[in-house]
Amino acid sequence: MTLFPLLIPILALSPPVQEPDSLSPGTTLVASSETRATDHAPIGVMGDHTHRAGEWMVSVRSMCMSMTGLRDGSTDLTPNALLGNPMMGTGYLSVPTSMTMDMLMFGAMYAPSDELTLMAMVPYSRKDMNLTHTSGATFSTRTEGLGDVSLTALHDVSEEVHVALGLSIPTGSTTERDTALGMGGVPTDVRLPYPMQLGSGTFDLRPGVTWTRRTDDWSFGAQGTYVARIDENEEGYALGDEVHATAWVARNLASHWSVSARLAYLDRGNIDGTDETQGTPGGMPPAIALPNADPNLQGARRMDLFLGVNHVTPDGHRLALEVGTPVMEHLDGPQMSTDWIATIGWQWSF
Ligand SMILES: [Cu+2]
Repeated sequence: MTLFPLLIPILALSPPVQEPDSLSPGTTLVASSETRATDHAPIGVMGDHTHRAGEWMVSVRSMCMSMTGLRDGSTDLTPNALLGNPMMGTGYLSVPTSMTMDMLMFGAMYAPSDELTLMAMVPYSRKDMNLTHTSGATFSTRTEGLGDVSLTALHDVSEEVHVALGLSIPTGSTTERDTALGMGGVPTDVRLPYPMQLGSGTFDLRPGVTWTRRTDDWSFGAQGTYVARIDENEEGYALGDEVHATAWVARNLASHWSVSARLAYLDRGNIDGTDETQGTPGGMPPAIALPNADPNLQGARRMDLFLGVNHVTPDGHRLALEVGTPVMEHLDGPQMSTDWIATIGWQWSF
């Protein structure tokens, strides 16, 4: 569906494949004189490659996302236009004004055979949200902890294509709490709204397909991934399914440096169901009080443009940075609007 507009220009522009020489299925990323920075996708892409039998890879990524202001559809809104008295139906009790999400992602890959690569990812997140209360007071909430661990199997189907099947395990909390300003501005300990929780609470299936092509100086790639929520969580809801589609191009600068450009598309659905504590004392605030506590104000379509740089060393280390910003953002809002996203990472193959 939405994948094709991204894939077509890249497929049409990509040059013919060069002599296969050393670049066989599961092109090795372990130390060799052939190591090129363009052998890696931009650092924001997960599971872009497979490994040869017996190879290991460990990685750490630091990912930051900054959001400011509110948007409905493609229109920016001011907090004052949204605040009021929810009991009178004149607006929200509080609205978010900015949010940052910082995630440390620890990864490991191992290939038991040339055809099969296994990957595990362990995220640790911190989320900070600043809000404005209808009284004019401001406050902030924070969560920090383990996110959802994922296990993925990657299988080469041809020299340029591999498929993946991931399972996300609900190790991240969906019951995080903090102090918010309630009715009359009274500080109240509440369950935080959906975007502040650390996990989905559900087992999720993540099927995906990745295409890559390498030449001496260039590399190209595209990846599509679907996130399917299985059943609903113990709190009584399931986050919306997600479609991720991305395509990139990278160019070698010198033997161990490359630069990349990437487009990434996200289509995220609304939440099915409702947190069962919503509207109860000490529970998640009701949707009429806080827009990001509304299960029907979570959907998003966004296209981000990223620029990145990769550096590889002859002994199998890679350092990379990628920074992006939305070029299109359509939200089922009012919802927080994304400013920028950055990923810095280190990988080591052995
Ligand atoms: Cu790897």
